[in-house]
Amino acid sequence: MERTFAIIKPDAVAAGQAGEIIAIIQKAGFRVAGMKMRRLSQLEAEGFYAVHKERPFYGSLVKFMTEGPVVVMVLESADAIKKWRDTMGATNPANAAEGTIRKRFAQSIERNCVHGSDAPETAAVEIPFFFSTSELL
Ligand code: FUP
Repeated sequence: MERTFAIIKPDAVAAGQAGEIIAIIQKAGFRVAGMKMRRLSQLEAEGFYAVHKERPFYGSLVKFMTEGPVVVMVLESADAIKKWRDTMGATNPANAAEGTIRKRFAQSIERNCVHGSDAPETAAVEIPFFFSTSELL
């Protein structure tokens, strides 16, 4: 079993799509090991996306990620990291495959409705960024 970190981003929460996205996650066979709704502070969003600090979209991305509540989750399954990336679809919804969450719900490369860890090392940083051990069930 592997764990990955997921976010339902402010665009999807505001649009009332969180429930549908959670249903897709559960139908895809993930076990939800942790879940909570949060509004990210400026510092949290900057820290979470620190790897993109030098990119031209960084400021806009941080603004978007703090504009409203998000749902943060830890998902568990065999091969969870790749499986969740496949379920989300490509970063840019214009390139996302049919049937993926981003194809269905995302508006743009920035407002792309969900996040998922891209590697085990990333998941190992992202999960404890938002969850203490006692919050993972
Ligand atoms: P992903 O792992 O699919 O979330 O994609 P990246 O790590 O490449 O990018 C992280 C986030 O930055 C994306 F979810 C959206 C945002 N982004 C932009 O806003 N513009 C870009 O050109 C690339 C990424």
